[in-house]
Amino acid sequence: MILGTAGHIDHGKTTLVRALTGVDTDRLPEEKRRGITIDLGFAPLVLEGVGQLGVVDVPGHEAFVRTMVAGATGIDLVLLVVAADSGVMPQTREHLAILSLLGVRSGVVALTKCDLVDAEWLALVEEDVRATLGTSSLAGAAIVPVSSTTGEGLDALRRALADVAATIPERSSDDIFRLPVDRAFTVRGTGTVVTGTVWSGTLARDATVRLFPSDTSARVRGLHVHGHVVDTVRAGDRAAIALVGVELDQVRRGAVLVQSDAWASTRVIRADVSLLPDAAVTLGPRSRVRFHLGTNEVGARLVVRDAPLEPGVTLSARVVLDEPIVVRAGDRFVLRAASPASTLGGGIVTDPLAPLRARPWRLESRDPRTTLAALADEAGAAGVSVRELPVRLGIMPRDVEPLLATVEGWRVGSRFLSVSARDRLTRAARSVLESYHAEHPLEPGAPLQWLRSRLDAPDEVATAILALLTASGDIVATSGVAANAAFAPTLDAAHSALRDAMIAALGSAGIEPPSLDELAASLGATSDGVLELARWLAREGSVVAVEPGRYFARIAVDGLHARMAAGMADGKEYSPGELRDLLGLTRKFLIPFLEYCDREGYTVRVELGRRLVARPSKPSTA
Ligand SMILES: Nc1nc2c(ncn2[C@@H]2O[C@H](COP(=O)(O)OP(=O)(O)OP(=O)(O)O)[C@@H](O)[C@H]2O)c(=O)[nH]1
Ligand SMILES: [Mg+2]
Repeated sequence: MILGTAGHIDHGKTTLVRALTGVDTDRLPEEKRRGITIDLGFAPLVLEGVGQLGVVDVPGHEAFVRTMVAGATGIDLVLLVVAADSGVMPQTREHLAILSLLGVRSGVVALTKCDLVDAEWLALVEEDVRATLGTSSLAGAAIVPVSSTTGEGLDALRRALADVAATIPERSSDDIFRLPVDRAFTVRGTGTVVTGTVWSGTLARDATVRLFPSDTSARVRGLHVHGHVVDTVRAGDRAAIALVGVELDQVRRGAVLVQSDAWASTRVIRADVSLLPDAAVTLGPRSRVRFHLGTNEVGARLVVRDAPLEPGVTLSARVVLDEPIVVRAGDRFVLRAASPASTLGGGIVTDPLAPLRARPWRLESRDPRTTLAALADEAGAAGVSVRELPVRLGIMPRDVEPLLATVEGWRVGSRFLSVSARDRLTRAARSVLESYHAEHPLEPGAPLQWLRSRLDAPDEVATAILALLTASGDIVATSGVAANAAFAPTLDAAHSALRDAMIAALGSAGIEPPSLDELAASLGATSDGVLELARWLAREGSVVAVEPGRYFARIAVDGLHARMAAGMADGKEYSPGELRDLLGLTRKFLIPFLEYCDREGYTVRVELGRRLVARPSKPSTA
C-alpha cells in the first residue's frame, strides 16, 4: 500500500514523514541548502495492525507541481498536510484538486505545527480545512492536529492512518504487470536500477520486461522492496528493480515497465475530460495542454467534440499526444497549462489505442461490453486485437474470454470482428467470385490466393471468410480454386465451335503443334479466348500443356511417351541428340518436351542429358 503526502510548501510534510518513519526523505544537497523538497522522497512506514506502507513525499513548491503529480499517481491514500499557523494555501487547493482528478478518495489531514498556535486559532483553521475539503474526494476525512516538533498528536495520526488503510481493498496481483518509473540510477556492480510503485500485477526475478517508450526488452536481475531483497514484487509495492540490458537514458522518470504483450504504446487516445470548476480558462476545440499520466508528462492536443470545454464541465475528447506513451483504459490523468503553469483539469482514459482520426465517443455510461462492440464496429475487417483487450478495455486478463462470450461478434484467431464486418466480407467474397465467373465462364473458379487478396482484410480473416463460405456450402473450393456453389463452367455455341477447331488443328499438328498465339491467329480468335479453351481442354484431358503457351493433343503426347517407354533403357543416360532421334522432335520442341517429362517425373536431368526414372504408362484414357 502506498501513502502519498500533499500540501503547500513549507507546511511540514517532510518533517512529518521523518517524525513518523525516522527517514529524512530530503536527500539532495540542493534540498538541504534551500530547505525545501524538490524531488520525490521515499520511506517505509509501519502502522500497527496494517503492516508496512510505502510513503512518497512530494514537494509543495508551485514550480514542482508536475513532480507532485508524478508522486501522487498510484497512491492508495494521502496524508494532506496543512500548517496550523498559515491554514489553507494555493497548493493545498491545487494538490487537493489533483488528488480528486486522480481518484484518490482515502486519506487523513494533518494540521501540522500546532505547537505554534493556540486552541482557538486551531479550531478556526480546522473549520476552514473542513470547508475546503467540501466536495473534494477527501470530504469527510479525519483532521488530526499534530506537531512534529513536540510529537503531539503523532499517535493519533498513526491511528487515523491505520483506520483508513484498513478500509482500502488490496490491489489485485492477478493482473498484467505495470510499473511507472519514478527514479532511475546506476549502481556500481549492479547496473541500471529503476524504482516505482507497482500499479498492477506481479513481477518475479529473472523475468523479461518491456520498457516503454523505447519498447526495449530487459531482464530483471534483482528486486528490492524498501531495501530488502525479494523474489517477487506485487501491486502496491514500492519496488526497486535492477535491470540487465538497459541504458540509464532509456529509463528516466516517465518510462513504464510492463510485462504482458497486451501493452502497446499509443499516440491517440479517447478520454472523458473535465475542467476544474475554478479553472481560469475555457478550452477551444483543439487546445494545447500538458498531459500527465503516471510518472509521465507529454505535450498533447485536446480535440473536443462539442467545443468549447468550460470550467466544471466534462466532455468526451480525443487526445493526440506529442510522444507515444503507455496507458490503459480507466487510467486517470491530469491536464495542466504550460504557461502560466496551472492545473486545468483531468480525466479518464476510455480508449487507450484509438485510431488516428478517432471521433470522440459520446459521453455515456460505458461498460466493457458496449465498448468492445463499438471498437469492433470501428475496426471493421481488421477486427480488434484480443491480446490487447486487458489494456484496451481495462479489464483483468481472466475476464477477457467470458466477455467475448457475451458480445455478439466473430472470433478469428487473435482478432474479434463485428458480425456486420463478417457479413460484409462474405458478401464481398461472393460478389468478387460472381464477377470472376462472369469474366471467365470457362474457368472452374478463381484462384483462392487471388480471391483472398481481393477481400481487403488481413490474410487470417480472408482465409476464415472463405472457410465459412465453404463450410456453409456457398462456395466450393478444390485444388486451390474457389467457385460459387451454383456455378458450373459452360460452353456456349461460339466456344464449342472454337473448341472443335482447336482440337482439329492440334490433332493434325501432331508432335510439333502451334503455340496458342499462332493458333489464335490462324483461327481468328483472341489469345485469351484460346487460352481459356486450351485450359478447359486440358482439364478434360484431350490436350496437354507441355509449355505454358503450347498445348499438345493428348494423343501426340501419348505417342511420344510410348516411344520413350520402348526406346529408353533403365538407368542409362541419353544425350539430347539420342533423344531427338528417338522421339523425332526438332530441338525447338525437344527441350520443352523433356522439361515437361522432368516435371511429370518420367525423366531426370543428368550431366549428359536425361535418364528415365519412371516408365510412362500406357496411354491414359482420361
Ligand atoms: N514548529 C514547528 N515547525 C515545523 C513543524 N513541522 C515542520 N516545521 C518546520 O517547517 C519548515 C518546513 O518543513 P518541511 O517539512 O520542510 O516542509 P515541507 O512541507 O516538506 O516543504 P516542501 O517539501 O518544500 O513543500 C521546517 O523549518 C520545519 O522545521 C512543526 O510541527 N512545528
Ligand atoms: Mg518537503
